[in-house]
Order: sequence, then C-alpha cells, then structure tokens
Amino acid sequence: MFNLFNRRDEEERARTENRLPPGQALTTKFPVLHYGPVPTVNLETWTLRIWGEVEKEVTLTWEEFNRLPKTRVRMDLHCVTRWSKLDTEWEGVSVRSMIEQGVFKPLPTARYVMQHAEYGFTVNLPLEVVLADNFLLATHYNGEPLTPDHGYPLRGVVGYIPNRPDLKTPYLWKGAKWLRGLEFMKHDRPGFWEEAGYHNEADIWKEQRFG
Ligand SMILES: Nc1nc2c(c(=O)[nH]1)N[C@H]1C(S)=C(S)[C@@H](COP(=O)(O)O)O[C@H]1N2
Ligand SMILES: [Mo]
Repeated sequence: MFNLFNRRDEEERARTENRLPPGQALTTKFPVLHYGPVPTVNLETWTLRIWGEVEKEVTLTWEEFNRLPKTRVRMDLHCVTRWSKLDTEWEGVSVRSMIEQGVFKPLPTARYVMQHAEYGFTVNLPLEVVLADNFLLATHYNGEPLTPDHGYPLRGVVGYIPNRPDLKTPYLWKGAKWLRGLEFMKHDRPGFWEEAGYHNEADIWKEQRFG
C-alpha cells in the first residue's frame, strides 16, 4: 500500500513538473523489451561501422570507440508500452562529439540516420535528433556497463531532459540496443518497429504511438 501511494505521489509530482507525458505511468523497475534473442558479443571482433552520406566510411573497433571522450546524460525514459522511468543516468559517446573529434563527417545531404543493430534490427531518426543532447551512444547505465538485456556493449538511447522543451523526444524504442552501425541517409526509411506499424516520429508529448 505504501508503495502504491508513494508511486501516485511521484506521478503527481512528475505531472506537475511536466515530466509525465499523456498516457504514461511511472515505474521504478527497468523493464526489458525487444524482439528476438539477446546476442552474445565478442569485444575482440566487435565493430561500429558508420557509412552512407558521410565523407568517408569508417569502422571502429571496441578499443577505438572507447578512446573517444565520454559524456554523461540524465534523462527520463518513456516507453510506448506506457511506462516511464525518471532520472536515469547514461554514459557514452555523443554522435555530435564524434563529428567534433573528426571521427567522420556527414555530408550536407545527410538528413536521417538509421541505427543498425545485431540480427538486422534497425531504427530510424532525423539527423537533428541523433545530434541532440538527448541522444547518446551509451556504454553505461547508472555507472555500470550495460547488462546484456539492455544492449551490452553499446546502445542508442533517447530520453527527455527536464527543462529542455527545445529538444524533440521520441519514445524509447528509437534507441537500438546492441548497436553495430550508423547509416547516414538522404531520405527517411522506416526501421523495424516503424515497418510494423509504430509511428515514424514517435513524439512522447503528442502520443505518436502508432502510425
Ligand atoms: N536491437 C534492438 N533494440 C531495441 C529493440 C529491439 O527489438 N531490438 N526494441 C526497442 C524497444 S521497442 C524498446 S521499448 C527499447 C527497450 O529498451 P530496454 O529493454 O532497455 O528497456 O529498446 C528498443 N531497442
Ligand atoms: Mo517498445
């Protein structure tokens, strides 16, 4: 009972702070959602490939990727299945910083990005979202390396940063677990869940759940 009332208080607070989008409820757990099995990963052979509308395609090893400067982002996660989790802490490499470090250079024609994950899973986002402060290529969650269930060793993650109404926030499915590639594209293309009927933009405030 205590927990129930406590959670309702938390929800009230989140709602008055404009941090709970319509149709969402808070959870303190971290549910696991994905299609298919959890891959096993060998970091010796793992690579991250960046290609498409970029000046020069590049493939990074795990060691090379981890030499890049890392940042921490605190975000609220909002899943299309209606759970939300506030104040999650992520650490990883921002795509913007990879460009600043000269790892690769998107062409002016690049407008969308497809995340490619193990087993051919894909998810699409506009370039502006991928370059924003609320999208991270994350290696750590709450100070620990990602667990296999949540995308070890690398995942895209996207969430809401409080008091940043300038940023677009899509639902959590727009971050690919077990990320292995970023494809920069001229034209938008639907990813795995978008093909299956989920909304292309997936804005949490507009409840863009299904297309
Ligand atoms: N590779 C991969 N990434 C994925 C998915 C998937 O099926 N495969 N599902 C997405 C969906 S639908 C959600 S809600 C989030 C869930 O992330 P979590 O399991 O860490 O909560 O992962 C997203 N990333
Ligand atoms: Mo999902």
